[in-house]
Amino acid sequence: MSKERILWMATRNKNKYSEAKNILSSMGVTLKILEVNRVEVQADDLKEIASYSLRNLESESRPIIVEDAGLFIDGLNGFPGPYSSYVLRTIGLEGVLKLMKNVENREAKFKSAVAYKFRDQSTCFLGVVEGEISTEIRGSQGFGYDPIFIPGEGGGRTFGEMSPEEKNALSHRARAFRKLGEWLLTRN
Ligand code: ITT
Repeated sequence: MSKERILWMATRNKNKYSEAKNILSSMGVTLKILEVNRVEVQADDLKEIASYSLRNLESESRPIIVEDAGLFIDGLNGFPGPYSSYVLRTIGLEGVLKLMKNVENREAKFKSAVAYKFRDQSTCFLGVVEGEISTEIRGSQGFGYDPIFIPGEGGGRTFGEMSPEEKNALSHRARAFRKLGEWLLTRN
């Protein structure tokens, strides 16, 4: 009989947690929330941010993960990227659409970096989904930038217009967490 796998995720974002939990549970891994205050650094690279946050969490005797995500808009040279959370809090979706008004190239990517640590072992996985920024806010599902991001393989709908299952079939987060799940399954 295989042993139960439990991971602890340090996050304040319940939406991220719920998406990650569904992906991992389909792979036989149970995800729980770790209630801690994370130190978040500002850096250009999501993997660096996630790994740094993880290193600064007190080292416990259980496997823990931190995920850092961001929206990278090609026509804005990758902005807001690692500043995604600040930009959403300040100018919001309307503000981002305004910035895009005279920008022809609407291609964009969502990226997710998941950093894992257990005892002396640590690793990090990246998931990316390509798509474009919509011209208006569409849909009320999901969270954050979902109502303005149209994934390339989603039939023209925004993530905000998709069910959680549909988003999880395509998303950056699903790609990163599936890599983590597969890696965990290859280990005893
Ligand atoms: P943590 O506590 O885990 O850090 P957070 O909300 O700060 O949660 P991130 O730094 O990873 O999460 O996310 C940066 C921003 O990007 C934040 O405003 C999120 O709402 C947004 N975001 C992340 N993943 C998203 C997704 O799948 N769809 C839409 N927006 C997303």
